[in-house]
Amino acid sequence: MIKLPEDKVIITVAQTGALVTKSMNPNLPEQPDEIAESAYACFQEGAAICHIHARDKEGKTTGSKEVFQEIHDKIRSKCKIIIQDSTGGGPNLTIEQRIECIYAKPEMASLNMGSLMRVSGQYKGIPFANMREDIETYVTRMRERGIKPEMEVYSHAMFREIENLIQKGLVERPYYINLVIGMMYQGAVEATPKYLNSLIDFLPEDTIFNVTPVGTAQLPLTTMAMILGGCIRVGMEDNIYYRKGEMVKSNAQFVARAVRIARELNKEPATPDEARKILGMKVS
Ligand code: KMH
Ligand code: ZN
Repeated sequence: MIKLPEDKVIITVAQTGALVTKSMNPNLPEQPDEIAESAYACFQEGAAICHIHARDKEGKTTGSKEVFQEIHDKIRSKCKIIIQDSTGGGPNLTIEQRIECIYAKPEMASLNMGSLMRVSGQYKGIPFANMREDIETYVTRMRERGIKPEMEVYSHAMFREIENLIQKGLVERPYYINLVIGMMYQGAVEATPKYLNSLIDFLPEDTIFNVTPVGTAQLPLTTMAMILGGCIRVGMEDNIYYRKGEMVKSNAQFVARAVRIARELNKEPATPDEARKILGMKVS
């Protein structure tokens, strides 16, 4: 049984996402320089992993390998934070465009474990499609390049897809599973303690789990996740408010608060190298 050491927490920061815009929160890092500066500030506060979405010059989500490469190079010139690229991309990208980022050689990449439906806003009716064959193609390409998959689960039904990858030997232990709760998509579960507990019940053996609560649940349910022995993700991809009525000033502000809470719970944030060891990744 592989477990997160009791006195550690791995903090991921999801700084940009695909759907948030500067008009919603002007502090959103969008361009490579902004993303790299923000990643460095988050690393200094205690983040071990940064989850990356790229934008084009107009601020629109892009899968461009070149833009991801520029972001990686800029981050790597500043610090050794683990780079986790998003293969979820955004609603404007095809399946092929979403996986392009891995050719820019991140150490880790997200792998979404099933399909959901967007049911509101501009992208209403556009599915977030992740069919089994696409999941298998994505994970195979990641394996060929030594990229650790971060398996994102939004509902209990998605554990069937995780079991499929385990059965086929397409993922290595320890499995790294991110429980994303509270997405406003059809097919996703609410961010409540009851749902979080019940998702944890379905985790396979030898799993390190992470919790990504969306919206106002970010603070209470990341705290709960730490108490339950999980890792956490914070950041503007999932929440743009620091507290009710107050926009967050930076992603680092979220990381700093998470670290303060972790310390109250007698946990230290894992450094990137400690996180690499815990997750069975190469330490450079
Ligand atoms: N923003 C959510 C859809 C991904 O980038 O692969 C969760 C997510 C997906 O992080
Ligand atoms: Zn994402």
